[in-house]
Amino acid sequence: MADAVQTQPNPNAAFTPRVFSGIQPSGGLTLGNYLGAIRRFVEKQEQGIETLYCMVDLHAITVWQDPQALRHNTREVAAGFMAAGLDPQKSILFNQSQVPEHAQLGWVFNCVARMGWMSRMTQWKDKAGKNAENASLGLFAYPSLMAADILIYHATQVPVGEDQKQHLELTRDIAAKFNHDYGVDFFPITEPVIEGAATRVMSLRDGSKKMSKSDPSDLSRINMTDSADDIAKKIRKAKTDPEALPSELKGLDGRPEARNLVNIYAALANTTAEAVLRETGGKQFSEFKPMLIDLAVAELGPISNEMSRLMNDPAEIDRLLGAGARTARDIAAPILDRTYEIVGMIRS
Ligand code: AQP
Repeated sequence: MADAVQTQPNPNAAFTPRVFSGIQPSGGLTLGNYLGAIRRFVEKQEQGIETLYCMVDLHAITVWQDPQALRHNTREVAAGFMAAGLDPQKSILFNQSQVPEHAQLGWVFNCVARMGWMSRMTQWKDKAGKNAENASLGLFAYPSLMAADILIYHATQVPVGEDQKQHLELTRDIAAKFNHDYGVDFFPITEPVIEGAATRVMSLRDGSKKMSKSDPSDLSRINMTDSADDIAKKIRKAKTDPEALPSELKGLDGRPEARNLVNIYAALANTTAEAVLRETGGKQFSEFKPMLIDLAVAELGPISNEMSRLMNDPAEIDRLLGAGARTARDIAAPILDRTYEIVGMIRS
Protein backbone atom coordinates (compact mmCIF):
# COMPACT_ATOMS: atom_id res chain seq x y z
CA MET A 1 0.00 0.00 0.00
CA ALA A 2 1.35 3.43 -0.91
CA ASP A 3 2.31 5.69 2.01
CA ALA A 4 -0.07 8.52 2.65
CA VAL A 5 1.35 11.63 0.99
CA GLN A 6 2.19 14.31 3.56
CA THR A 7 1.35 17.69 2.06
CA GLN A 8 1.97 21.05 3.72
CA PRO A 9 -1.26 22.94 4.29
CA ASN A 10 -1.46 25.88 1.86
CA PRO A 11 -1.52 29.00 4.05
CA ASN A 12 -3.24 30.90 1.24
CA ALA A 13 -5.99 28.38 0.50
CA ALA A 14 -8.63 30.83 1.74
CA PHE A 15 -7.44 33.60 -0.59
CA THR A 16 -8.37 34.11 -4.24
CA PRO A 17 -5.18 33.88 -6.36
CA ARG A 18 -4.16 37.43 -7.15
CA VAL A 19 -0.92 38.84 -8.56
CA PHE A 20 0.54 42.23 -7.71
CA SER A 21 3.83 43.83 -8.66
CA GLY A 22 5.24 47.30 -9.20
CA ILE A 23 8.10 49.23 -10.72
CA GLN A 24 9.54 52.54 -9.58
CA PRO A 25 9.28 55.38 -12.10
CA SER A 26 12.73 56.50 -10.95
CA GLY A 27 14.10 56.53 -14.49
CA GLY A 28 13.47 54.80 -17.79
CA LEU A 29 12.84 51.05 -17.86
CA THR A 30 15.86 48.81 -18.39
CA LEU A 31 16.38 45.41 -19.93
CA GLY A 32 16.70 44.21 -16.29
CA ASN A 33 13.19 45.42 -15.48
CA TYR A 34 11.93 43.84 -18.69
CA LEU A 35 13.49 40.39 -18.34
CA GLY A 36 13.33 40.18 -14.53
CA ALA A 37 9.84 41.56 -14.05
CA ILE A 38 7.67 42.79 -16.95
CA ARG A 39 7.83 39.58 -18.97
CA ARG A 40 6.69 37.66 -15.92
CA PHE A 41 3.88 40.19 -15.44
CA VAL A 42 2.62 39.45 -18.94
CA GLU A 43 2.83 35.68 -18.38
CA LYS A 44 0.72 35.97 -15.23
CA GLN A 45 -1.82 38.12 -17.06
CA GLU A 46 -2.08 35.50 -19.79
CA GLN A 47 -2.64 32.73 -17.23
CA GLY A 48 -5.96 34.41 -16.49
CA ILE A 49 -5.16 35.20 -12.83
CA GLU A 50 -6.32 38.58 -11.56
CA THR A 51 -3.32 40.88 -12.02
CA LEU A 52 -2.53 44.36 -10.68
CA TYR A 53 0.56 46.25 -11.83
CA CYS A 54 1.60 49.57 -10.50
CA MET A 55 4.04 52.44 -11.04
CA VAL A 56 5.22 52.90 -7.47
CA ASP A 57 5.69 56.67 -7.48
CA LEU A 58 5.59 56.90 -3.68
CA HIS A 59 8.60 54.59 -3.60
CA ALA A 60 10.41 56.62 -6.25
CA ILE A 61 10.42 59.77 -4.06
CA THR A 62 12.35 57.98 -1.30
CA VAL A 63 15.29 59.44 -3.23
CA TRP A 64 15.10 62.86 -4.92
CA GLN A 65 13.02 63.00 -8.11
CA ASP A 66 12.60 66.04 -10.26
CA PRO A 67 8.78 66.51 -10.37
CA GLN A 68 8.61 66.91 -14.13
CA ALA A 69 10.85 63.88 -14.67
CA LEU A 70 8.74 61.84 -12.25
CA ARG A 71 5.57 62.61 -14.22
CA HIS A 72 7.32 61.75 -17.48
CA ASN A 73 8.82 58.53 -16.10
CA THR A 74 5.49 57.41 -14.63
CA ARG A 75 3.87 57.72 -18.05
CA GLU A 76 6.85 56.07 -19.70
CA VAL A 77 6.72 53.05 -17.36
CA ALA A 78 2.98 52.79 -18.09
CA ALA A 79 3.75 52.94 -21.82
CA GLY A 80 6.45 50.28 -21.34
CA PHE A 81 3.99 48.00 -19.54
CA MET A 82 1.44 48.28 -22.34
CA ALA A 83 3.99 48.07 -25.16
CA ALA A 84 5.35 44.86 -23.61
CA GLY A 85 1.90 43.28 -23.61
CA LEU A 86 0.04 44.35 -20.47
CA ASP A 87 -3.51 45.12 -21.46
CA PRO A 88 -5.59 47.52 -19.33
CA GLN A 89 -8.63 45.39 -20.21
CA LYS A 90 -7.01 42.34 -18.61
CA SER A 91 -4.74 43.79 -15.90
CA ILE A 92 -5.37 46.64 -13.49
CA LEU A 93 -2.70 49.25 -14.30
CA PHE A 94 -2.31 52.33 -12.12
CA ASN A 95 0.09 54.57 -10.23
CA GLN A 96 0.43 54.02 -6.51
CA SER A 97 -0.25 57.55 -5.27
CA GLN A 98 -3.76 57.49 -6.79
CA VAL A 99 -4.68 54.68 -4.40
CA PRO A 100 -4.19 56.24 -0.95
CA GLU A 101 -4.86 52.92 0.78
CA HIS A 102 -1.24 51.89 0.02
CA ALA A 103 0.15 54.68 2.21
CA GLN A 104 -2.55 54.14 4.85
CA LEU A 105 -1.78 50.45 5.25
CA GLY A 106 1.91 51.34 5.03
CA TRP A 107 1.53 53.34 8.23
CA VAL A 108 -0.06 50.40 10.04
CA PHE A 109 2.82 48.21 8.86
CA ASN A 110 5.35 50.81 10.08
CA CYS A 111 3.93 49.98 13.49
CA VAL A 112 4.20 46.21 12.91
CA ALA A 113 7.68 46.02 11.32
CA ARG A 114 10.69 46.28 13.61
CA MET A 115 13.62 48.67 13.23
CA GLY A 116 16.01 45.71 13.32
CA TRP A 117 14.25 44.05 10.35
CA MET A 118 14.54 47.22 8.28
CA SER A 119 18.15 47.88 9.11
CA ARG A 120 19.10 44.42 7.82
CA MET A 121 17.71 45.10 4.33
CA THR A 122 20.58 44.99 1.85
CA GLN A 123 18.88 47.47 -0.49
CA TRP A 124 18.74 50.00 2.38
CA LYS A 125 22.42 49.39 3.12
CA ASP A 126 23.36 49.69 -0.57
CA LYS A 127 21.30 52.80 -1.27
CA ALA A 128 21.94 54.66 2.00
CA GLY A 129 25.58 53.53 2.02
CA LYS A 130 27.86 55.41 4.37
CA ASN A 131 25.51 58.36 4.29
CA ALA A 132 22.64 56.76 6.25
CA GLU A 133 22.29 59.81 8.53
CA ASN A 134 21.31 61.80 5.49
CA ALA A 135 19.04 59.23 3.80
CA SER A 136 15.29 59.84 3.90
CA LEU A 137 13.10 58.15 6.49
CA GLY A 138 11.04 56.96 3.51
CA LEU A 139 14.01 55.03 2.13
CA PHE A 140 14.36 53.21 5.44
CA ALA A 141 10.62 52.42 5.57
CA TYR A 142 10.50 51.43 1.85
CA PRO A 143 9.99 47.67 2.48
CA SER A 144 7.11 48.33 4.85
CA LEU A 145 5.28 50.35 2.17
CA MET A 146 6.12 47.58 -0.31
CA ALA A 147 4.46 45.06 2.03
CA ALA A 148 1.40 47.32 2.06
CA ASP A 149 1.39 47.56 -1.77
CA ILE A 150 1.09 43.79 -1.91
CA LEU A 151 -1.12 43.06 1.06
CA ILE A 152 -3.65 45.85 0.45
CA TYR A 153 -4.86 43.54 -2.35
CA HIS A 154 -4.34 40.29 -0.43
CA ALA A 155 -2.03 39.39 -3.31
CA THR A 156 -0.89 35.77 -3.17
CA GLN A 157 1.91 36.01 -5.77
CA VAL A 158 4.44 38.70 -6.63
CA PRO A 159 6.64 38.37 -9.74
CA VAL A 160 9.95 40.15 -9.09
CA GLY A 161 13.64 40.03 -9.92
CA GLU A 162 16.10 38.35 -7.58
CA ASP A 163 17.04 41.66 -5.89
CA GLN A 164 13.56 41.92 -4.36
CA LYS A 165 13.64 38.51 -2.66
CA GLN A 166 14.61 39.89 0.74
CA HIS A 167 11.82 42.49 0.62
CA LEU A 168 9.35 39.72 -0.21
CA GLU A 169 10.54 37.74 2.80
CA LEU A 170 9.96 40.81 4.93
CA THR A 171 6.45 41.15 3.49
CA ARG A 172 5.77 37.60 4.66
CA ASP A 173 7.18 38.43 8.11
CA ILE A 174 4.98 41.51 8.39
CA ALA A 175 1.86 39.55 7.36
CA ALA A 176 2.69 36.76 9.82
CA LYS A 177 3.37 39.18 12.70
CA PHE A 178 0.16 41.13 12.05
CA ASN A 179 -1.86 37.90 11.91
CA HIS A 180 -0.18 36.65 15.09
CA ASP A 181 -0.40 39.91 17.07
CA TYR A 182 -4.12 40.35 16.34
CA GLY A 183 -5.01 36.64 16.39
CA VAL A 184 -6.37 36.62 12.83
CA ASP A 185 -5.66 34.95 9.49
CA PHE A 186 -6.27 38.16 7.64
CA PHE A 187 -3.21 38.65 5.42
CA PRO A 188 -1.93 35.95 3.04
CA ILE A 189 1.68 34.78 3.17
CA THR A 190 2.62 35.94 -0.31
CA GLU A 191 4.74 33.81 -2.64
CA PRO A 192 7.55 35.45 -4.63
CA VAL A 193 7.71 34.41 -8.29
CA ILE A 194 11.38 34.67 -9.35
CA GLU A 195 11.68 32.84 -12.65
CA GLY A 196 13.49 32.81 -15.97
CA ALA A 197 17.08 32.88 -17.20
CA ALA A 198 17.63 36.51 -16.21
CA THR A 199 16.33 37.09 -12.70
CA ARG A 200 19.37 39.29 -12.07
CA VAL A 201 20.63 41.14 -15.13
CA MET A 202 23.99 42.73 -14.38
CA SER A 203 25.52 46.03 -15.50
CA LEU A 204 27.16 45.89 -18.93
CA ARG A 205 30.17 47.69 -17.45
CA ASP A 206 30.61 45.69 -14.25
CA GLY A 207 29.39 42.11 -13.90
CA SER A 208 29.24 42.41 -10.11
CA LYS A 209 26.66 45.23 -10.14
CA LYS A 210 22.96 44.94 -10.96
CA MET A 211 21.77 46.69 -14.12
CA SER A 212 19.88 49.64 -12.72
CA LYS A 213 17.89 52.54 -14.14
CA SER A 214 19.58 54.98 -11.74
CA ASP A 215 23.17 53.93 -12.54
CA PRO A 216 25.00 57.15 -13.53
CA SER A 217 26.47 55.42 -16.61
CA ASP A 218 24.01 55.00 -19.48
CA LEU A 219 26.45 52.50 -21.02
CA SER A 220 25.81 50.19 -18.04
CA ARG A 221 22.26 49.42 -19.18
CA ILE A 222 20.01 48.86 -22.15
CA ASN A 223 16.95 51.07 -21.88
CA MET A 224 13.66 49.88 -23.30
CA THR A 225 13.58 53.10 -25.34
CA ASP A 226 17.08 52.68 -26.81
CA SER A 227 17.37 52.77 -30.60
CA ALA A 228 18.84 49.81 -32.50
CA ASP A 229 22.08 51.79 -32.87
CA ASP A 230 22.28 52.47 -29.12
CA ILE A 231 21.63 48.81 -28.30
CA ALA A 232 24.34 47.74 -30.75
CA LYS A 233 26.82 50.28 -29.38
CA LYS A 234 26.21 49.28 -25.75
CA ILE A 235 26.53 45.56 -26.42
CA ARG A 236 29.67 46.10 -28.51
CA LYS A 237 31.16 48.11 -25.64
CA ALA A 238 29.97 45.68 -22.95
CA LYS A 239 32.83 44.50 -20.75
CA THR A 240 33.93 40.91 -21.45
CA ASP A 241 37.10 38.89 -21.06
CA PRO A 242 39.56 37.60 -23.68
CA GLU A 243 38.48 33.92 -23.44
CA ALA A 244 36.13 32.18 -25.87
CA LEU A 245 32.71 31.05 -24.60
CA PRO A 246 32.79 27.70 -22.80
CA SER A 247 30.47 24.90 -23.81
CA GLU A 248 29.32 24.20 -20.24
CA LEU A 249 27.98 26.38 -17.43
CA LYS A 250 30.85 25.69 -15.07
CA GLY A 251 33.16 27.34 -17.59
CA LEU A 252 31.48 30.65 -16.70
CA ASP A 253 32.66 30.47 -13.07
CA GLY A 254 34.69 33.57 -12.23
CA ARG A 255 33.56 35.24 -15.48
CA PRO A 256 30.61 37.44 -14.35
CA GLU A 257 30.46 39.57 -17.50
CA ALA A 258 30.45 36.55 -19.80
CA ARG A 259 27.81 34.86 -17.63
CA ASN A 260 25.67 37.99 -17.79
CA LEU A 261 25.69 38.17 -21.60
CA VAL A 262 24.90 34.46 -21.86
CA ASN A 263 22.00 34.83 -19.41
CA ILE A 264 20.63 37.82 -21.32
CA TYR A 265 20.86 35.86 -24.58
CA ALA A 266 19.11 32.88 -22.99
CA ALA A 267 16.29 35.02 -21.58
CA LEU A 268 15.75 36.83 -24.88
CA ALA A 269 15.76 33.53 -26.79
CA ASN A 270 13.43 31.92 -24.23
CA THR A 271 15.91 29.17 -23.53
CA THR A 272 18.45 28.25 -20.86
CA ALA A 273 22.08 29.30 -20.43
CA GLU A 274 23.08 25.63 -20.88
CA ALA A 275 21.35 25.47 -24.26
CA VAL A 276 23.02 28.73 -25.36
CA LEU A 277 26.46 27.38 -24.46
CA ARG A 278 25.81 24.13 -26.29
CA GLU A 279 25.16 26.21 -29.41
CA THR A 280 27.81 28.91 -28.98
CA GLY A 281 30.62 27.22 -26.98
CA GLY A 282 34.01 27.99 -28.56
CA LYS A 283 32.87 31.28 -30.15
CA GLN A 284 34.71 34.51 -29.41
CA PHE A 285 32.77 37.53 -28.15
CA SER A 286 33.44 39.20 -31.50
CA GLU A 287 31.11 36.56 -32.97
CA PHE A 288 28.70 36.23 -30.05
CA LYS A 289 28.00 39.93 -29.52
CA PRO A 290 26.49 40.49 -33.01
CA MET A 291 24.18 37.51 -32.37
CA LEU A 292 23.11 39.09 -29.09
CA ILE A 293 22.63 42.49 -30.75
CA ASP A 294 20.31 40.95 -33.39
CA LEU A 295 18.25 39.23 -30.72
CA ALA A 296 17.99 42.30 -28.46
CA VAL A 297 17.06 44.61 -31.33
CA ALA A 298 14.43 42.16 -32.64
CA GLU A 299 12.81 41.94 -29.17
CA LEU A 300 13.08 45.54 -28.00
CA GLY A 301 12.66 47.38 -31.33
CA PRO A 302 8.88 46.87 -31.62
CA ILE A 303 8.39 47.60 -27.91
CA SER A 304 10.33 50.82 -28.14
CA ASN A 305 8.33 51.91 -31.23
CA GLU A 306 5.05 51.19 -29.47
CA MET A 307 6.24 53.09 -26.38
CA SER A 308 6.92 56.21 -28.48
CA ARG A 309 3.51 55.89 -30.10
CA LEU A 310 1.79 55.67 -26.70
CA MET A 311 3.87 58.54 -25.29
CA ASN A 312 2.47 60.79 -28.04
CA ASP A 313 -0.83 60.79 -26.15
CA PRO A 314 -0.02 61.38 -22.46
CA ALA A 315 -3.65 62.36 -21.71
CA GLU A 316 -4.78 58.88 -22.75
CA ILE A 317 -2.15 57.27 -20.49
CA ASP A 318 -3.36 59.45 -17.58
CA ARG A 319 -6.96 58.46 -18.31
CA LEU A 320 -6.09 54.76 -18.28
CA LEU A 321 -4.14 55.12 -15.02
CA GLY A 322 -7.06 56.96 -13.39
CA ALA A 323 -9.48 54.23 -14.44
CA GLY A 324 -7.08 51.54 -13.18
CA ALA A 325 -6.72 53.33 -9.84
CA ARG A 326 -10.48 53.43 -9.36
CA THR A 327 -10.72 49.67 -9.95
CA ALA A 328 -7.77 49.06 -7.61
CA ARG A 329 -9.44 51.14 -4.88
CA ASP A 330 -12.54 48.97 -5.10
CA ILE A 331 -10.36 46.07 -3.93
CA ALA A 332 -8.15 48.01 -1.52
CA ALA A 333 -10.73 50.07 0.40
CA PRO A 334 -12.59 47.17 2.09
CA ILE A 335 -9.28 45.50 3.00
CA LEU A 336 -8.05 48.71 4.64
CA ASP A 337 -11.36 49.15 6.41
CA ARG A 338 -11.21 45.64 7.85
CA THR A 339 -7.56 46.20 8.86
CA TYR A 340 -8.53 49.32 10.81
CA GLU A 341 -11.35 47.39 12.49
CA ILE A 342 -8.97 44.58 13.48
CA VAL A 343 -6.51 47.13 14.88
CA GLY A 344 -9.26 48.74 16.97
CA MET A 345 -10.02 51.95 15.16
CA ILE A 346 -13.55 53.30 15.26
CA ARG A 347 -15.25 53.22 11.85
CA SER A 348 -18.37 55.44 11.85
N1 AQP B 1 18.91 44.13 -13.15
C1 AQP B 1 17.77 43.51 -12.92
N2 AQP B 1 17.61 42.21 -13.23
C2 AQP B 1 16.42 41.57 -13.00
N3 AQP B 1 15.35 42.18 -12.46
C3 AQP B 1 15.47 43.50 -12.15
N4 AQP B 1 14.61 44.38 -11.61
C4 AQP B 1 15.22 45.58 -11.49
N5 AQP B 1 16.47 45.51 -11.95
C5 AQP B 1 16.66 44.22 -12.36
C6 AQP B 1 13.24 44.05 -11.23
O1 AQP B 1 12.39 45.05 -11.76
C7 AQP B 1 11.32 45.28 -10.84
C8 AQP B 1 11.19 46.73 -10.57
O2 AQP B 1 12.29 47.20 -9.83
P1 AQP B 1 12.21 48.68 -9.25
O3 AQP B 1 12.30 49.64 -10.33
O4 AQP B 1 11.01 48.86 -8.42
O5 AQP B 1 13.40 48.78 -8.29
P2 AQP B 1 14.84 48.27 -8.40
O6 AQP B 1 14.87 46.79 -8.23
O7 AQP B 1 15.62 49.07 -7.40
O8 AQP B 1 15.26 48.63 -9.90
P3 AQP B 1 16.34 49.60 -10.39
O9 AQP B 1 16.32 49.61 -11.88
O10 AQP B 1 17.66 49.27 -9.75
O11 AQP B 1 15.81 51.00 -9.87
P4 AQP B 1 16.58 52.09 -9.07
O12 AQP B 1 17.84 52.31 -9.85
O13 AQP B 1 15.70 53.30 -9.03
O14 AQP B 1 16.85 51.52 -7.71
C9 AQP B 1 11.62 44.45 -9.59
O15 AQP B 1 10.88 43.27 -9.65
C10 AQP B 1 13.08 44.17 -9.73
O16 AQP B 1 13.45 42.96 -9.07
